[in-house]
Amino acid sequence: MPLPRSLLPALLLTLPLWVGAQDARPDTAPGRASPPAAIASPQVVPLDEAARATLERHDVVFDDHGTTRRCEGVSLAALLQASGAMPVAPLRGGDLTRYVLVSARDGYRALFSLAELDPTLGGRTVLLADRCDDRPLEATRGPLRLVIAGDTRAARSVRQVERIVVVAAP
Ligand SMILES: Nc1nc2c(c(=O)[nH]1)N[C@H]1C(S)=C(S)[C@@H](COP(=O)(O)O)O[C@H]1N2
Ligand SMILES: [Mo]
Repeated sequence: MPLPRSLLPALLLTLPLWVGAQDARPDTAPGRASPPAAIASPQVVPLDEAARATLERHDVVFDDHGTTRRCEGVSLAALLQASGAMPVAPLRGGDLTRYVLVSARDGYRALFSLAELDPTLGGRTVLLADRCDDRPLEATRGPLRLVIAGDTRAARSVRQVERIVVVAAP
């Protein structure tokens, strides 16, 4: 049955409400990726040999107080993705409020937003390295350390990495 012509202007007036309702859909709506509520926090990321063995290895050259070093290891983003702590798809919604906290044996800590590791957002190359200059890391610096391509200072290049967790901001 056709709508009475007199109703048409009234229906058109409600159009912005419909569009607004679509925009306001929460991230947890069915079909949306990675509903934040479903993600455990903190999420511990395995760092052992088995967790790293299958990942592609990369090189990063960085300046260590005036000395150029070449370190090798796996990408932090790939490690997080392999453990399920970071979605493989471009991040959105609640994932933009999650961060990676890296702690060392000596208590040193640094964090990275998940977004800065996403190639479609920050695109930062952070490596979890186990070798530098063709040698395993010395016991005092390793066995694992971070190396961040593009950081002008090595302050976030946490040595003696002991624990990596992904945390949802409160
Ligand atoms: N565990 C740990 N990692 C750390 C630090 C630290 O004190 N403890 N210092 C940071 C700082 S400030 C710098 S400049 C670099 C120095 O790295 P290097 O000792 O390999 O040159 O390590 C970073 N990583
Ligand atoms: Mo430093």
